[in-house]
Amino acid sequence: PQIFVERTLAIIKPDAVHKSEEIEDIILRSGFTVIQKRRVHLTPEQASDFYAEHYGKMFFPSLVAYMSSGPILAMCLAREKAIAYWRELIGPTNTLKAKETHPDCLRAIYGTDDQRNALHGSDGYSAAEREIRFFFPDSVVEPIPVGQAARDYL
Ligand code: DGI
Repeated sequence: PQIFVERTLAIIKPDAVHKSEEIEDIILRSGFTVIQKRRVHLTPEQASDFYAEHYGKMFFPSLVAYMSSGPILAMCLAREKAIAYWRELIGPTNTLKAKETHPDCLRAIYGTDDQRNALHGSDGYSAAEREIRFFFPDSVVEPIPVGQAARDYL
């Protein structure tokens, strides 16, 4: 039977981009394949589009300002159960709470405050599809069969 791996969208946000080599090492050691990678500096408009679901919330303007404040590194990651596993690895949304309850998670280690939490991970399958398309519009839609070199799919 054909086994499929899952993809997710990870972002190293502006406050952690200077640690991206270190974070990429952890990503690889955690069994992910980096299928695509792109360094971008989002405009406020692009950041608003990406976080459109939060439009109207109190923190929306500062979230957009943060996400457009400097370059970010967007990565499409593949692994078995990539979506859930990457969320687990980055930890809770609020860095300050993460430092108390999940001190080993990436947001606890690399995050700055309750908003600047260093990393993003898609929170479900449809979010992952939308977010991968947002940064990598030409990427293949089908899941990648296990054992096949990721580069064959680029
Ligand atoms: O999927 P997450 O990034 O864990 O969380 P989310 O989709 O609910 O929120 C997106 C980002 O918005 C999050 O990474 C940080 C910011 N944010 C979320 N909730 C709050 C917040 N920022 C502030 N200041 N206050 C919040 O309650």
